[in-house]
Amino acid sequence: MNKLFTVITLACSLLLASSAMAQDCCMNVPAAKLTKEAAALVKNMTKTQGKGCMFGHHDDTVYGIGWENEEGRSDVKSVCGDYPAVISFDLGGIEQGNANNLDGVAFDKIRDEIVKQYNRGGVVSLSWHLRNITTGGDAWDTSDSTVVKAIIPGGAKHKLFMQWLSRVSDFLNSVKTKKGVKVPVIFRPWHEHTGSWFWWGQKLCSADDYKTLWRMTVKYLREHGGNQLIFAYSSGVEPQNEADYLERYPGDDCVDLVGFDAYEYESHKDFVDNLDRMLRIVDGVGQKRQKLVALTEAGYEALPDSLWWTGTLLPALKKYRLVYALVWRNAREKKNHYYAPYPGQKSAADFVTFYKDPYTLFVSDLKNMYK
Ligand code: BMA
Repeated sequence: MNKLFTVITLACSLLLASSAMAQDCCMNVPAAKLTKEAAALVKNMTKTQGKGCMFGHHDDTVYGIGWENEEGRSDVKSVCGDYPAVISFDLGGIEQGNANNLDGVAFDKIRDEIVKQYNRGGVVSLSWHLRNITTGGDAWDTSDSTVVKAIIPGGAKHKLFMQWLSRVSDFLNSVKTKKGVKVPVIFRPWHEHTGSWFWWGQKLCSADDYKTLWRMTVKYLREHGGNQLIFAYSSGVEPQNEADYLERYPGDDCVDLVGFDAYEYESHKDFVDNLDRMLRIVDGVGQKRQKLVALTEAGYEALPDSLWWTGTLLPALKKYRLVYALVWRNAREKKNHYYAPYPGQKSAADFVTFYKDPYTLFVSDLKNMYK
């Protein structure tokens, strides 16, 4: 009896030790088996984090203020002479097989630009403002609160949704270099879910259904060759503490990077407070769970504060360990909807100071992120 007890105790402690080990050996490595290039990217971003922060800009090379589709052009480069270290694009519309995304950028163009950013040694992130499968509306159509329920397993639209997802998968797998290397991307689905302006938002689905949606997405993409994908979980600024932030977290096995989106509106104080609280939260979560941390979307529309870059953004970034901070797009079709400076813009000089600060990283600062 005693002997049996000892054997059982021994077996149990071995089991416990091995699961602790399994956890330990997952530290600082991605949640799943990645391609050589994607694994190198995660490793190198982990090394960079805390030493410098990569600057990012959405749709940087496809259009800007007063231009569109001009080879090699970028408002950021026109101001400081260098491309952003991170460029993001949006896949909204790919689910329906459209040729252009929701902002009128051709997916063929996006594919080319992702490869170009990879070839210049930079990093790419993708968001997905997909349409509402039950109402036929857009991502902001919150008139129906049963959409998430309808697309997860068991739901009436599940089968159709998996077809939508297969188009995302096909596109991601089609982004390859001339040598056939699948370009690693930071994929950031189901973002800003702590707010309720997208049909997958806080008040539009239960926490369990949201997690199921995430896990289903990751599983499908991984099972269909998506091992070049680094998954980013990013909230809005609603969370007040780590528990709020993690309420809908789908699990360490399907998230590689934790982040949030934050914008400055009328109140400077609110923005700074949100930034500070959220950075503290995600930095804490990132350290505990050994995940990369980023400010996945940020900005101050039309940049009315000429010293925003070094007066507001930079001090916040320097206080925490962030791998990147990305500002939103410079729309060519909407007046005053821009978040990066262009030549002559009021914050352009300050942006150059921000660029020159050794802490901010642009594409020419990156060395071998994929090796
Ligand atoms: C929003 C705005 C919209 C755009 C959407 C998706 O923040 O920029 O004009 O359609 O992002 O890119």
